[in-house]
Amino acid sequence: MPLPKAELHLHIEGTLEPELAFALAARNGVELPFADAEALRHAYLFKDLQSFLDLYYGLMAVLRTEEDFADLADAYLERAAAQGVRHAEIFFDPQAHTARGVPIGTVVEGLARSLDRAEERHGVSTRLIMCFLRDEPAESALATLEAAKPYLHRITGVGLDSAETGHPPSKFRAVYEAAAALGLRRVAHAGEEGPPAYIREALDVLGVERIDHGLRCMEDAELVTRLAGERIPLTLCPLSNVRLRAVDVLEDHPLARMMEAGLMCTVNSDDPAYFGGYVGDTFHAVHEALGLEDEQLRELARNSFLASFLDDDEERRAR
Ligand code: ES4
Ligand code: ZN
Repeated sequence: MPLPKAELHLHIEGTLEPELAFALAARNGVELPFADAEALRHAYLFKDLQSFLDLYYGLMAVLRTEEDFADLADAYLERAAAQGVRHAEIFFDPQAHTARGVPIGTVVEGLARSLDRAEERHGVSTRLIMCFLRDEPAESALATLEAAKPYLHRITGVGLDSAETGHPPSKFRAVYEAAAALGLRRVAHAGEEGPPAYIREALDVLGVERIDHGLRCMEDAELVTRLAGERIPLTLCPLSNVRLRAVDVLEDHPLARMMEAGLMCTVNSDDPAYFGGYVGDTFHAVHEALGLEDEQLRELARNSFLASFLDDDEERRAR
């Protein structure tokens, strides 16, 4: 039995496996610039975050209908459940779809079709978190929040993702204020490639409850003391950090040091179809590469429920 856990940092578009991408391409009459799934998988050699994002957004061309989004989420939930995931807080990027002419309603209704059946089918509870693309203008994020208004009963919170460098959290102050006023929970990617100052801004300007990644806090001892003292959860993604070259090899990943520093760490898969593993694979990999003890793995699993947006009763039932 795999350790029961929650997954808090997972981009649903990043669960698009090459085989499903080709199946959806055929169904929708979309031409992909790769011969087959094998050739596509061979293209998954990234030099940084941007080189990954270029391929990632390109492949989304195959996602067009509600059924596509439902099939995508079904495939993820089945794999996640098999690896012990009992609760998943799932990111999606509306702007990556609306920019291609796919309405936000198609995305949300399609995902909801799958998520509505996830408890009964897979024993997984779910939440949706809508992310804004930080390399797009703040006005576009505000327009996205406006377009999401008919669907807010399905959306738990907002996040911030895509290319970090040069796009500080403060750029999105207004949209996060508006989201908070609508009762939405707030998270943001920070300190993945960006500096520790972006982590501070996400907390102080955007009012986030969790930091997605937060890896680079380790360059700033005062920030580490604050994050540990305030028990701010960090949703770390060690396999992502290796594939996007934030760390050279998994053995160099600071996860163990971060836990020893008293940080509230969780371990997540980010974009598992691209980075070589789902969250159970990630637990296994950090166990092997970093020599984490069983008790430390249990701490990571416990943290994942504590840091989730489940209320206390739901949380007890999930773990
Ligand atoms: C992402 Cl690894 C990562 N970082 C930032 N934005 C993203 N969107 C999907 N994966
Ligand atoms: Zn991410």
